[in-house]
Amino acid sequence: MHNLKELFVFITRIVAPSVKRFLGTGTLYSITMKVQVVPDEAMKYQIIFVTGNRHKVVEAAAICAPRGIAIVQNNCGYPELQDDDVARVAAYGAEYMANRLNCALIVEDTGLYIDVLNGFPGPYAAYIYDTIGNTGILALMRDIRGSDDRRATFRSIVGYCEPDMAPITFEGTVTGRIAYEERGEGGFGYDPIFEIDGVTFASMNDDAKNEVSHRAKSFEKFAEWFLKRENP
Ligand code: ITT
Repeated sequence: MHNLKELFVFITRIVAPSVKRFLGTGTLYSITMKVQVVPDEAMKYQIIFVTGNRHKVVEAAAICAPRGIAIVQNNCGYPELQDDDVARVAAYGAEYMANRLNCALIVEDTGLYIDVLNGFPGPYAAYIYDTIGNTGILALMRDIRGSDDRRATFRSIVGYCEPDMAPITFEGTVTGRIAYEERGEGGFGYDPIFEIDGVTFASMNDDAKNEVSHRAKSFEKFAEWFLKRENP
């Protein structure tokens, strides 16, 4: 292994799933990993990010680490409220997990809202991705005759909470278009079909996506608030 990024990928792809299999489904397991973007000495703070999605952790770390905040992933999972507002989903998840793990932490929930589909899949983006995927979304849009409206918005909400406090949320959005076909090898989820100025997120490198993305904006707001609170 040549660098820490490869080590991280090795842990998340090989070690973590094996530990999960060993513990069995239904067990609350907790694996923590730190994404090393800048050296430890430069990190003044750290925050636990409860998510099973390593791509989110890498993107969040690229925003937070240069501000001195290390992101530590905990992929123990959390109950996702069935609600049509991703802000309520993130707030509920953060509050539930802060009280369950008895520490300050964040979660992040993302929705994808496609105009011509009246905001579908919205907060159900994860379920729809897992069931019909990008090809299913493209097929749905092909079936809407007479419309070349491809506008879509990603909405990212970071939920922060501490035990016995009300959760706080930070929002980031980006509006782009749904491409006519999947393009690009990078990214994850809907990245191959979400484009800005003709370039899909999956065709951008991590830095380019972080220049414009919904997640970069929500994490920038979170980091700004967090640092102000630590340094009043
Ligand atoms: P956690 O809930 O464990 O954080 P998740 O992947 O389930 O991870 P979400 O529920 O927030 O995260 O994501 C909803 C769906 O949207 C899911 O299928 C993701 O792959 C997808 N998604 C989230 N952020 C995305 C992004 O930046 N680009 C493309 N797809 C994204």
